[in-house]
Amino acid sequence: MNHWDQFLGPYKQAVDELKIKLKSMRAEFELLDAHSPIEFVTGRVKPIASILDKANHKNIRLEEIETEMQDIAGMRIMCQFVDDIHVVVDRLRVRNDFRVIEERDYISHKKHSGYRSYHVVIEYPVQTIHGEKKILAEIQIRTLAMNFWATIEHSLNYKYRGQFPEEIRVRLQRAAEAAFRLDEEMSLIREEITEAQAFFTQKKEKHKKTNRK
Ligand code: 0O2
Ligand code: 0O2
Repeated sequence: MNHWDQFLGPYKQAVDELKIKLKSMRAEFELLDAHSPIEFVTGRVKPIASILDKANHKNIRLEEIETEMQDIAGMRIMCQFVDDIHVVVDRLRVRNDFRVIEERDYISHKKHSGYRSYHVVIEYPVQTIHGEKKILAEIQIRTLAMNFWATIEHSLNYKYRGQFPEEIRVRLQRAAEAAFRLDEEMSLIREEITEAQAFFTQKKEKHKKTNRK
């Protein structure tokens, strides 16, 4: 087994376990109420090439990546509304299966690029055949609008390696403002949306029950 497989093993396990745990949170919310603050969850282990690139870019020595690179295991929780993000973060803070060690609020303080998201860094204990190994993982919590913008900007960033032509830079700024306004507008009609969704869910449940008879 090569060194990278060995090193990344616990991160892969953490992502798999966290996916189950965070998706279960969603299922629990759905049982409680028609509106779940969690829309969907994704997770990934950072590819080796990206780990090396980031280490190089941020001057992190390979011996230090375990402590200095917090997003080798990365989770994303997508929400419909900005207020849902705070509900999710509150739930993460009180869990006993990991410890929140840092929070970065890029919603109240958006990044210069226009990026908005709430980042929570956790210390997660992985059980291995050699005993417990604590690893760091980053959970990004964002709305669907924030995710749309970040996904597009990320791919453009990849293409231009951060050096955007002026026109694209301005358009991305405008798109970030539009995503912000979209979140605001959706929050203002939140009651209407959640009522409609509750109605739709009830109707679906009734339909399922009738079909089971
Ligand atoms: P469901 O029931 O479809 O929600 P794996 O392939 O095993 O590593 P996973 O979870 O399948 O793991 O893949 P990943 O890439 O971590 O997460 C993708 C999940 O996010 C999938 O859900 C997608 O359906 C969901 N997803 C992606 N984009 C959207 C979106 O725009 N809206 C919604 N609602 N969901 C999205 P699952 O896990 O297949 O389960
Ligand atoms: P990936 O896997 O390609 O997404 P730094 O990397 O220096 O910006 P740091 O201290 O590692 O910052 O942590 P930070 O800023 O809390 O989180 C970095 C991650 O947040 C990035 O991971 C992105 O996923 C996301 N992010 C931060 N700023 C931006 C931005 O301006 N645009 C987009 N699209 N995403 C951003 P990576 O390393 O890019 O990895």
